[in-house]
Amino acid sequence: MKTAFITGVTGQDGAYLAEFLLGKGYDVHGLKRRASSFNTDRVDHLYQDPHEEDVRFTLHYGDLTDSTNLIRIIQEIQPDEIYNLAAQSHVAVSFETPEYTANSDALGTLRVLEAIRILGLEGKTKFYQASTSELFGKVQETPQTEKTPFYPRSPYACAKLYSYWICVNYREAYNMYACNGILFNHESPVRGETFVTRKITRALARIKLGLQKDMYLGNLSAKRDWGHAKDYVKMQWLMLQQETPEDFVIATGVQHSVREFVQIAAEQLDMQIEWRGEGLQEIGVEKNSGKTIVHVDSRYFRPTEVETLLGNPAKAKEKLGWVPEITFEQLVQEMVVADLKLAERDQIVSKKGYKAYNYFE
Ligand code: NDP
Ligand code: GDR
Repeated sequence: MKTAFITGVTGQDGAYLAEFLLGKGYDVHGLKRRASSFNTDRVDHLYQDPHEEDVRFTLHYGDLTDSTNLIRIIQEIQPDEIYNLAAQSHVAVSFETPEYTANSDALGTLRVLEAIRILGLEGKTKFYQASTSELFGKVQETPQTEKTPFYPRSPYACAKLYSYWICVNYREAYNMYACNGILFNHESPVRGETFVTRKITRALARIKLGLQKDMYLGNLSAKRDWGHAKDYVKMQWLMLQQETPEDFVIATGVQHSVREFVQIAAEQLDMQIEWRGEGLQEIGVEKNSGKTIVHVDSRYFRPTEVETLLGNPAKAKEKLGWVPEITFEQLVQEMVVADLKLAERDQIVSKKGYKAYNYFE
């Protein structure tokens, strides 16, 4: 039985990856941050009481900013594979917290790689780094491949650029099995609520049920290559099963704008959006009701924006036989259906006189 250690196990990808690896018979260990309230929602269905026999899913308290903690956990687990998914992963927030983002997203990666080296595990432990299409930032060519030059456009992307190269450097310097998955945006029903896709599906579901009257978005023209997290974690595992470590672009090769995402998600709820006006004055009007349900708010603009990203996953297809199985339309539908269920729950809760969770950003 193989042992895997996942940093960021409580996040979107961590949860899907943990489930996937448990399904493959792995012993899975995850890093969990101490928080003042429970933060394990996404992995609660995998939780095993530590008093049970044959526990295959174990959580350890820790943080990417704490190297002694990482060294101790990795020494204890002696993992065959480490998936470094932990990060302050919100691009807009990285402009607010650039130093913390660099500490966790750049130095955090170094700390894990150094732990492997200090413990003499270079020959045993394979390392996966969650790299990102944000590295391409102000894009130099379209579509982007493994060879496209980087041009990061945020503190988040700059921190991830360091991690990309330190991963390559440790591979070359110490002969470690270390590789970068350059993943384009991937979403799911458990995507963080403040990323644009989830913000949209959640808001539309609530608007549909009358729990909310409208939503505020930023750059509606931004284009992204959106895939499903479930497809992408499989790829993370595949990358560690090769003879030699290499870096791969993981994308669908299809691009949509934020505006189109709103439109397609709304159609799932039998709503039709008509766009009127331009720039900050642009609004999305729901045709049947005539109500304005989308506004633009400059607070969601970024100081430097990544306008367009489109990946070419040809190398992953050729070398790993990987193709995404879930289409964009299926992804949107799955997210809308899940958020409608949550909105229905909130509706019941508020009808009973209790306050439903109601936080927007
Ligand atoms: P999430 O934001 O959903 O999850 C991030 C995880 O990292 C959470 O478990 C979070 O813990 C944890 N974390 C954050 N800071 C620290 C820290 N200092 N120490 C330990 N743990 C920490 O991200 P995703 O699952 O969407 O993404 C996974 C990784 O892939 C990230 O590195 C992200 O940057 C990268 N990526 C994501 C893409 C996407 O489209 N989803 C595309 C390309 C790359 P907590 O739950 O306590 O907050
Ligand atoms: P991104 O994802 O920045 O690509 O990073 P996000 O969903 O936050 O933004 C995508 C695009 O939508 C525009 N946008 C808005 N974004 C947010 N969050 N909120 C809004 O209201 C809004 N309106 C428009 C953004 O400006 C942007 O252009 C994600 C993260 O998962 C990273 O960790 C990962 O590395 C990249 O994807 C690939």
